This record gives sequence, C-alpha cells and structure tokens, in this order.
Amino acid sequence: MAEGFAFDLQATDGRARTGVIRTPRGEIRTPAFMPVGTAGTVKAMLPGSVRETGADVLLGNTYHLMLRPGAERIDRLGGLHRFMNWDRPILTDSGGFQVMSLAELRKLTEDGVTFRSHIDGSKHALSPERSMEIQRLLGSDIVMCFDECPALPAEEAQVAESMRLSMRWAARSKEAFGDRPGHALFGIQQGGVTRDLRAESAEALTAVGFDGYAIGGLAVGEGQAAMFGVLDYAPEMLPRDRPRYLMGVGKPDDIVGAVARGVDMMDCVLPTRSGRTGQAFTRRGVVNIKNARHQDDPRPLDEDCACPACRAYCRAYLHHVFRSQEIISSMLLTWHNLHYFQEIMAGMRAAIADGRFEAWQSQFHAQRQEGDI
Ligand code: PRF
Ligand code: ZN
Repeated sequence: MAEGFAFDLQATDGRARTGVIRTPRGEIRTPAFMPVGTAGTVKAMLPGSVRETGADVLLGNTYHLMLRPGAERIDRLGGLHRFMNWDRPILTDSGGFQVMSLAELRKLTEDGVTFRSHIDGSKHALSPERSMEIQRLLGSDIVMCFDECPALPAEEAQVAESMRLSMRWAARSKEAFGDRPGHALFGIQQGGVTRDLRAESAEALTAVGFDGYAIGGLAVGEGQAAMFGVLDYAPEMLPRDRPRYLMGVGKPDDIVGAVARGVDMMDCVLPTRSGRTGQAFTRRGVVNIKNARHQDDPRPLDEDCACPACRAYCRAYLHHVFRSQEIISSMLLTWHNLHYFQEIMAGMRAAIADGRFEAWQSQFHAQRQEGDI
C-alpha cells in the first residue's frame, strides 16, 4: 500500500472480514461506516460529536467543494481537515457520480465531463487529472479514481462502454495521482449487474494496481436482491489483502448483507439525511418521529441506546421539536442514527473476530420489525 498505510486483516468468518487500515491520520477499524460530510460538515453535528459516535473516517465530496467554496481556497486555508476541524482520515469521492446525479447540462467525452453547477449555473469541467488535483488540494487521505456510474436498469452494451471508459479513466487517475506519500488511491470497479463485466473491470484495476478497491455502480436502482447477487461474486474478484469499499450503501440490512459478503467499508447519507427528515433507525426498526402517536410517549427512541438523544429525551420531546422545526431535532436524530450505525459496525467487528457472525446476523434480523415502531 501507499507509504504510511497498511491493511491488517485480523480475522475472517465466512466471507466477512475484520481488520484495521492504518493511516498517517489514525486507524480505521473495519468493517467501517463513513458518515458523509459532503460540504465540509457532517450536517447537524460537530466533528467531536461525530467522533463520539465511533466514526474513524469521514467522506467528503470533490463535486460540492470544488463548486463552493473552491478547492484552491480550501488549500490556501490549510486543507480540508483544518478547515472543518476533523484531524482523522478523510476519504473523498471523485466527483463523477455527483455530476451525473446533481449537475445540469452535462457533456461527457473521453477527456471528462463539462457541466453547469446545480447551485448557480456556472460552467465547470472535471477529468481524471482535475479530480486528482482537487483531491490533492483538499488534502484527502484516501483519494477515489474518477469514474462514471450508469443508473440501472441500463442496456448491457451501455454498461460495458461506460465501464471501459471508467477503466481508462482509472489508469489516467493513477498516472495523475503520481507519488503522494501518506495518501492512498482507490480504484472503482464498475460493470453493473453483469458478472463478466465485473470480472473485466476487476482485472483492469488490478493490472494498474491500487491501494484499495471500491465496488461502484450498485445501489443505483437495481434493488437489494440484485445488489446482493453481485456482491456474491464481486468482492472476491478484488485483491484479498486490500480494503474493499462499497460506495453509497446503505440501509442497516444492506450494510450487514454487504459485510457478510466480504465488504470492508461503506458510506451513506441515510443516517444523517433521515435524521433531518424525522426518521430514526433502531435495532427494532424504523421510528417516524413526526407520527402523532409519539406526542404523549414518555419512552426514549430506543431503550437500549446510549446516545444523548436516547439518554436524555423522550419520544414526545423529539416529536415536539421535529414538529416545531427546532434545530435540535436534526442534531438529536442525526446523533442517534450515526450512533446506531456505528454500533452495528462495532457489533459486526466483534462478532467476526469471535467467529460468531452468523449468530449475530440472526439476532440482528430477529429484533427487527417491519413498519414504523
Ligand atoms: N462511483 C463513485 N461514487 C459513488 C458511486 C460510484 O459508482 C456510487 C454508487 N452507489 C455512490 N457513490 N465515484
Ligand atoms: Zn439513541
């Protein structure tokens, strides 16, 4: 791996793995869940609070930060870690995926993509070279290759063409990344739900050689069964001794199913975004705090949760501040959700280390009920 990085695989249980990624900015315990800090903040949380939930690493976004406040500005101000007051590892996504989902008037060529900002309509360009430069200016610890991710369902020929473009961009990303001691570069496998394309992509990436390997192009409309179908073979196509990162996943049961299939890292906006829209994830299922049946409820969100929202507040209060659109509503529900996601990760790490992951999964599924609880 890159200078200053190491991946120590400590135990496996079936296909599930647990270990530690050592980085110059601290250790990442795997399986790891990365809270999303798109615009230089994990929304509604102070960095110290994010750390208290158990996060070892955050995700940042090339696309958002290049548009506002600008990568060169963040560089002049001492880099993203100092700018947002988070001194542990930051992984940054490369921008292509966000351009395709957020930007306007996109134009894709072999060189890269031009687009208009979703914020003010201004014109911008991204390429493998510019994405590597922006992620360098941000000071990203784990840099992602510039790729393209087609929405599913899509014609297989389209998915193949897109994957091959992403593989050419991966080689250009590696070249542009160059020699960056203390910083790692991850490749991104594409290929939709087609096994041969996933294999071709894995071969192309391993031929170039990366510090870690992401599985991209999933959770884009194919559904959980199809995603698990791909995860039944895709992780094993990637080098065993490198971290495997499933991008943009997911709900608690997606995360558990992915880890069971050999994934080491994940990120998702779900715990933070849902926190702001009144949805809490608990071990027994989902709580929609806006529901009127919580208005007189003196119980906490989750009796067994040790987070500040559950230790100090009842459902009636959380319902009240959500209905009143008080800022503390987003703070408390986000804290709870991040705490719960990190508790799942810690539970899985311990279970894999002890060789009881199968039993842990049975318990996880048995506790959960369908619908609002
Ligand atoms: N590529 C990149 N970022 C991503 C994805 C991808 O395929 C996904 C797909 N779930 C989320 N984020 N670069
Ligand atoms: Zn809680």
